[in-house]
Amino acid sequence: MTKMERANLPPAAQELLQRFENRQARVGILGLGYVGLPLAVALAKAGLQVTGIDLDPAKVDSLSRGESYIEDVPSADVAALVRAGTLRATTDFSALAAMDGVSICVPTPLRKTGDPDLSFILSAMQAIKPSIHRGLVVILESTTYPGTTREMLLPEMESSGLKVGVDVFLAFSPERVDPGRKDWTTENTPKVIGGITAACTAVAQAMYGPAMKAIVPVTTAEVAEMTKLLENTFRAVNIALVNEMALMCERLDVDVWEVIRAASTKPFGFMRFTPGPGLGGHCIPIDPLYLSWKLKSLKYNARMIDLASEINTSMPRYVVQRIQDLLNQHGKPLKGARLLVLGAAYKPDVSDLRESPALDVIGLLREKGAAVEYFDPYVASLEHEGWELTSVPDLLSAAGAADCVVVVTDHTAIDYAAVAQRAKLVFDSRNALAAAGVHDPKVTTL
Ligand code: SAJ
Repeated sequence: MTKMERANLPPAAQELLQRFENRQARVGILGLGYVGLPLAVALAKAGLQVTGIDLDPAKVDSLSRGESYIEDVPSADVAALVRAGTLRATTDFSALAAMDGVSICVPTPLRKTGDPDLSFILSAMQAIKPSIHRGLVVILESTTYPGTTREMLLPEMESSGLKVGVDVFLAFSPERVDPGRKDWTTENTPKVIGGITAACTAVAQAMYGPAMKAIVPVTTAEVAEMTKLLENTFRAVNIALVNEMALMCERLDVDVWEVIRAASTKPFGFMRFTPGPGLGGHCIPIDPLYLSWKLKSLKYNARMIDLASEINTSMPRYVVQRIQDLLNQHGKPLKGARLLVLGAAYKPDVSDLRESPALDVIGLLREKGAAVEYFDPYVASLEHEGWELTSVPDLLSAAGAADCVVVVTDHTAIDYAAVAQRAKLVFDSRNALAAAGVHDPKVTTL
């Protein structure tokens, strides 16, 4: 920012820039989950006075003891920052009154109806409202549809009589946290920031600047909101494409995995995705539906998003059909068959079950009368739609006892060779065995 640009900023903005640059600023992080806690630690490490605020006393107590509950955040980091006094945690929302900046890092799930659930964002905003004062910047991190920041938060910020962009500042900055990832972290992943006004962008940039390696300022909050949705809709649509390729290859009697392997040799203009039993996680299946919901309110039908969702959500049933066909080829009805599902988490090497296709695959197999067990080293037990299971203690003996082993999630810490050796049949929806160098005629892939 040039001196002239800075001089043209409203006085409240200039004062905030000063406070962030001098590390005098106090920052509140609302919501201490997989986004909020890494962000709080990153800002505290950069020398800002950070107060983490969460409804959950267990989280607050854990942090106050210097203990982290997020895999990506070492307890040693938390303990050092708490000892240094640059990080503290509380359930007391009145702490917000002393803040210069507040980041909102709360969930944005879907309701049962499939509509966006903004209740967490609105509750957070209601908690901030009594503390809104001249010289406060609020940054929304939660993934949401374009327009949320301007339509839902701006009026609340201005209800105090203060003017956004002059007295107070408001921006959107999409979280890009990928839990469990080591190479890209909160600090080194480029951070997109879009303000309601240019002054809002400048102030939000000053707040995150000390902690982030690269800031990507954009002209409006809507651009920032839409950026995140493009990122994750891109994934959902491409995963749906490769899932449909799998369906087409099966009808063509062509090995889709070999096709993908060969296409991946193209050094430009192609990006590898792999088919599977469906789309899990709390980002990719959900974020695009925030966008299609918003567009429907504008009388536009986001056909690619809807079609991708239709294909991805049909994959569990397709996998079950393939298992039924495989058993049938061996004279075994699905009804009464003993099946072992291998891997329940929504993606490899995590314990997260949210939206996991394994839950749908197991549910459908049970509906068809199969006797289903599962093994997942990261998931000790699961329950879904009224049934519950615990992970079998001994993978190999369970694999040997099953009529068919079904690979749903390809955790890396599995001895697939030993599984193949003990299994009668394997339906491998992730091509995990081939990827582990196991080639066995008893294995059928998606
Ligand atoms: N999946 C496939 N085929 C693929 C890739 C994924 O079937 O080729 C499935 C996975 O098994 C999983 C679901 O899709 O069930 C989502 O997988 P994901 O790799 O997209 O992982 P997520 O849900 O953890 O997505 C997060 C996102 N991060 C953020 O939103 C900040 C996403 O933008 C990242 O690109 C992704 O992590 C990542 O790359 O790991």
